[in-house]
Amino acid sequence: MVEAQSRVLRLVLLLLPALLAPPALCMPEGDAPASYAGAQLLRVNASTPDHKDTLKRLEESGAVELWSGIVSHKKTVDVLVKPDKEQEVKQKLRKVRAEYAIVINNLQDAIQNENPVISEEEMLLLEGRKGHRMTWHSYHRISDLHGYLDFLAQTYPQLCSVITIGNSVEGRPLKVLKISPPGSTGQKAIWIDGGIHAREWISPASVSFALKELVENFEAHFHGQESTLGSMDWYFLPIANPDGYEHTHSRDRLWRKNRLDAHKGSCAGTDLNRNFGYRWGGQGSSRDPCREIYAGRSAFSEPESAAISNFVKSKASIMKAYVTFHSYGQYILYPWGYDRKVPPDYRDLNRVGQKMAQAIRAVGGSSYTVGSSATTLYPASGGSDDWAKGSAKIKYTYTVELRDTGRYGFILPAEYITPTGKEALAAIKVVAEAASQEP
Ligand code: 0X9
Ligand code: ZN
Repeated sequence: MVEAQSRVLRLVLLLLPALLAPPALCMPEGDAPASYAGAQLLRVNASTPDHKDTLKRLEESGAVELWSGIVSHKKTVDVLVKPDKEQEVKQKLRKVRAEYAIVINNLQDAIQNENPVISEEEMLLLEGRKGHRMTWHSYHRISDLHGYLDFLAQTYPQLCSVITIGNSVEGRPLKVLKISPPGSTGQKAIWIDGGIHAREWISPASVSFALKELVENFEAHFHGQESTLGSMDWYFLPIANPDGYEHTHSRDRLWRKNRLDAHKGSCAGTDLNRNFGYRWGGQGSSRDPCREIYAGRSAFSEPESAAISNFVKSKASIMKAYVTFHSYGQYILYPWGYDRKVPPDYRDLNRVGQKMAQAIRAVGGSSYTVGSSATTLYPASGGSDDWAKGSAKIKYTYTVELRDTGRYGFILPAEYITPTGKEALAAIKVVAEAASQEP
């Protein structure tokens, strides 16, 4: 009874500020956030070299953005066109007879419908009930996600802890959750990150879903027969690019890079997945700060990529797997990304990759394509995966491109978080099992 009363009292106290506070200002300060009103997502046929050249030129001139890139084996490309370029782009496509379909007619509407807003009252109720604000039915801000990691560390101190491995350009912490099961020898570990690219919201959501499951349902996941998952340590960095992530929530939903030189006004940001120091600056990266694939001033010029590499390097001798989550396209990719070559042990990587794809299909029904990055997608240098394999010498290194295959692309509605998170977890468990059996 006393317990119930005090719970009610706590709830009232929690709700009080929200009830008394003046209505929150909805608009951020400064210029208006980027609008995608009238912007279209086109699926363009790119089966001939002519089609591909036209798309490349349109991208280089800034008339379109190629959401999917020009993927080697695919006959179509997902192309974002803003209304002021629509006529020019469609005319050029017609000229080379590249057919197209409109997949999203008004991107701003899609953005509006992507993420159900949870009211502050609901959030406070949730916090009162669970001790944190995180859910997996909507995409959350960093404070909720980081707050959840702290909650886990406080609630399960025997099992996990939070380590800040560095800070972003704008000073936000790079928070890692370490899970150290009671049976861990500390001699092996696995690294999992998400959110290197800011707009790929399904990645931090799925990585946090996976770590939530592993911690809060520990027995179910770690105590299966003959499972060796509990014999090693797990490191999760769900938001590797916190400034970019925050920017996609407050200013521009489609921001990809970090926020280097954000104060300068134009052409901010380095693509963190071109900034890692293995074959840095090669194919598929750019020296032009205005491009989405800008590699940065030098390898590891960015604090985010430098922090990841320093931390992972410090554990390189025990790190057996490195899995980095992106979206979209449903691919399981292994090195190399810098060129159409494969490492000597690619058969092992392919075998485990296929097992990951099978596990994903079994748990959620999605099909994922398995292969090396450069041959399956496109060559791109300076990726975190190539660095993990090439410099840190981590055996099971993968980039996983989560859902979907282009119906919504980056603007994947929040109702897909749980099914995608389950698939991510299934894939992680397969790699982890392989990692834990490595000498
Ligand atoms: O281009 C990328 O960085 C990744 N695709 S995304 O659409 N999420 O941007 C793929 C990276 C694959 N790995 C390397 N090329 N090293
Ligand atoms: Zn990405």
